[in-house]
Amino acid sequence: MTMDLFEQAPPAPWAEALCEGAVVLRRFAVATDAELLDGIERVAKQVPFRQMQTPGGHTMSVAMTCCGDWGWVTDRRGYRYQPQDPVSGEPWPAMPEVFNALAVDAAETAGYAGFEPDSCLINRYSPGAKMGLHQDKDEDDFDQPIVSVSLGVPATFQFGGLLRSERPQRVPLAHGDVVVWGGPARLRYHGVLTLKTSDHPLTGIYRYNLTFRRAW
Ligand code: MD6
Ligand code: FE
Repeated sequence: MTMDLFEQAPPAPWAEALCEGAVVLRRFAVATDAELLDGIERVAKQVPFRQMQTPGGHTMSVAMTCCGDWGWVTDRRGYRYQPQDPVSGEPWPAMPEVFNALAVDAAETAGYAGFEPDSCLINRYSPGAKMGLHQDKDEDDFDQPIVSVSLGVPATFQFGGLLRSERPQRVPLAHGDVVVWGGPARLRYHGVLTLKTSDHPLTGIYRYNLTFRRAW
């Protein structure tokens, strides 16, 4: 890497354990942030971000698109993974190689060697958007972890227990932070608090989140 005089080197990533099975790899994705954002743009050109309907008939505040073999969708019929975009009927865009490489590298760093993601859900939060407490349980195999990448505007992640009633911890997530989540933590409740209005040099008003999973 070459750097201009006085330019800051990106910080070396560091790890913070959340609980057994879950860790935040701080700034892990900063080194590839421009390539990741370029990948998001290319995916969204094929399948634009959209606010889907929950099974209960509410419109989600977070806008989503997907890439890889399986996309996560929700509508009045429920939550599920499907191999085609329900709007176009076409297969989802291929997962950019920079996405796959980052996810595999992060999983291995967190102690989950051999992660083979076949799905990447891309979430876009604008100011006021949030995600309520939920479990990720639409996947076939809970032995594989989830790798979750935050880009752009910072957010507060809620990290709860295996029961909804357990009061969640609040975990600040900054640009480039990667949460890896598996083993005994795989089914913990989690969510994202309402995004505050802010501005990031690479993403403007938005926060993007990539979540990689093995859906099948
Ligand atoms: C988000 N993330 O950070 C939403 N799920 O925007 C998730 O729902 C999530 O970050 C499972 C594991 C890690 C996550
Ligand atoms: Fe989730």
